[in-house]
Amino acid sequence: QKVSVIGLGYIGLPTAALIASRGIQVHGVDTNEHVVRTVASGTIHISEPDLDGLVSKVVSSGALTTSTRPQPADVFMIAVPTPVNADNRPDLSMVRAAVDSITDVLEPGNLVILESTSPIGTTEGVATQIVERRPDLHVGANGHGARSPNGNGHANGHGPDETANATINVAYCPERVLPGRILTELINNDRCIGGVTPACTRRAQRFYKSFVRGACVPTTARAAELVKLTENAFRDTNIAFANELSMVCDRFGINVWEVIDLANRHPRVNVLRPGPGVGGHCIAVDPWFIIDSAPDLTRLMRTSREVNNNKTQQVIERAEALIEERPYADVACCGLAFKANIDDLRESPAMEVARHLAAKYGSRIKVVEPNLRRPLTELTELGVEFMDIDTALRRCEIAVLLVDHDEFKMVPLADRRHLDVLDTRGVWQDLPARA
Ligand code: SAJ
Repeated sequence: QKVSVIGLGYIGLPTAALIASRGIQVHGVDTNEHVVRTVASGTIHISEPDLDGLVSKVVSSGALTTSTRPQPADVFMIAVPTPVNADNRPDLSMVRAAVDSITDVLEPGNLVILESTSPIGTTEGVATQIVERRPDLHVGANGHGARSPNGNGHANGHGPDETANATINVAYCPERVLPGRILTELINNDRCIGGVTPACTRRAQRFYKSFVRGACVPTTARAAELVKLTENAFRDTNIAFANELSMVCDRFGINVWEVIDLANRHPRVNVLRPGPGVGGHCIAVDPWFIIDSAPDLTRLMRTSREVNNNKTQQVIERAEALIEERPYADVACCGLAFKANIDDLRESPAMEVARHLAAKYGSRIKVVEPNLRRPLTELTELGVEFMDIDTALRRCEIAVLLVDHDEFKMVPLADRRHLDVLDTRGVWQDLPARA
């Protein structure tokens, strides 16, 4: 069989390469010509451990090919971005465009899978969009009253027997991989797979079982969509709790890391870690997909989003207060990435803090980001200097620790005793050792 992956980003490219490495012919499609050319030359445009070697191997063996336009295939996997717009409303335009781009090449018997994080009902919308543009196709019913996307049991009003040879299957299967561990998690994580009909679910389940070692658990498309959103909204809410607690601790001069450490010794308590806010393109975005669908029922999720965003503002204010106290001191901003040990700056609260401090204090700000290959012009234009952690801590009197990179964890107390520190990640706490 031949698989086509639409969208060669953080999820689509590793997925395409992994499937190709299993001896299946894969065609990757991206609207960005630079991405298509980069992958076609056997290299990659994103940073992810072990992905470069895998892509180079499958491209040179001919198992992975790329282009900007879809070609006929047996299975189409859509992995395009689903951002929120300025009003925090889901923007599904890239899913719609991807579906439009494949409808002309779809053939009876094809399986279309949506992997992008999506609001409830999106996959049914994909099925409807396909049959509207291709009235010759209908979406796999199981002949036992399965609902088609238009709700009449058979997408075109035909019975399954008359049109069986024009059937396609449509399903949702969210990705749940953690950046930095994508290839391992793609193989080992359990997957939930929801077709728009049970027949679609079964077909998609068979496909995933061919390359996933984790369990492939069947459900409905709507449930699968909400499962993905639930996972990230759950994490966002739990981080909001930790961030709120950190602000309470600040007010009372109590060490939040010590409080969490002690509270987590309770067998049923597991408080997450406070930070400078929540970044990345998932946790800070996905809760809005639920909130947008049911605004009257989602006060907790909305408040969690607000708490996590306010935390970044609070960090900026605390950093400013520290800097204003010592008008001649230089400031080391440690970390820009949205989380530890990666180079990804998307929606990074650390970046937001650094940007703000750079705009206000210019050349007093020194930035350390060990995972970036070169300094960011956006910050150097404001007078900021990039340097390694040892130099920065030697040259500065103030340190604002924004990311818990391993490089920072290793700095001994002796090298930072002279500093005024704002440690947003609890890395330099030197709490008394407890048995
Ligand atoms: N963070 C905290 N405190 C914590 C944990 C995280 O402040 O205790 C912050 C991080 O610093 C970062 C943000 O939250 O700024 C998100 O980081 P993350 O490691 O929680 O998650 P992501 O965005 O890298 O990946 C998440 C994962 N989802 C869950 O763990 C439920 C991943 O499995 C998903 O596949 C991914 O979102 C996605 O693509 O949706």
